[in-house]
Amino acid sequence: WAQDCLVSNITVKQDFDRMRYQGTWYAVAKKDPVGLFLLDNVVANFKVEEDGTMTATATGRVIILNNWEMCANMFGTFEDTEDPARFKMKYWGAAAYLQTGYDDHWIIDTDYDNYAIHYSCRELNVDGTCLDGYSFIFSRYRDGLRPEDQRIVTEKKQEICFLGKYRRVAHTGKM
Ligand code: ODT
Repeated sequence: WAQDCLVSNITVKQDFDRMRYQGTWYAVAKKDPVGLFLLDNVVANFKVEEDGTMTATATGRVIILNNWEMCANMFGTFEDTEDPARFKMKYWGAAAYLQTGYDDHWIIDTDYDNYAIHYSCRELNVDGTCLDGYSFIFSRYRDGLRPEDQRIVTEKKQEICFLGKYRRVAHTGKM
């Protein structure tokens, strides 16, 4: 079995259930994109609105412009696609100098109660592999993943061809 790392071959969570995904997720690890934005203390809160649209807020320490670090409140709305685990995320900040964007937002895997693996490729290489992307590993718990979830997460990191590219996301509680 040779891994081709084609973004189009990446599999996502089957029958993703946005209702069960709601609530708080703590980022425990992150693979950064070019132009790193969210640094640490990243907490996301997902919600399903009355019309069924998934939305989220995120707080975290960010890096803006000339290496200024600050705490930011971010907002996102998720546009549906034919696949329930693949969204397009439109995001913006509470303040105008924060980053805005429109990214793929894929839920690679989750058990809803403990772990989640998010993936976004922003730019493809001509051969269909990912040139610039980012990924978050989320936990329902601030202090990290349970040992039994580590194996699954490591496997998934490999499947999305980001194994070895993650850093820990600290939660210092100083926000
Ligand atoms: O940090 C980077 O370098 C990449 C840019 C991340 C965009 C953050 C936008 C957050 C908008 C609010 C939505 C929260 C949901 C987050 C879930 C996963 C990661 C985007």
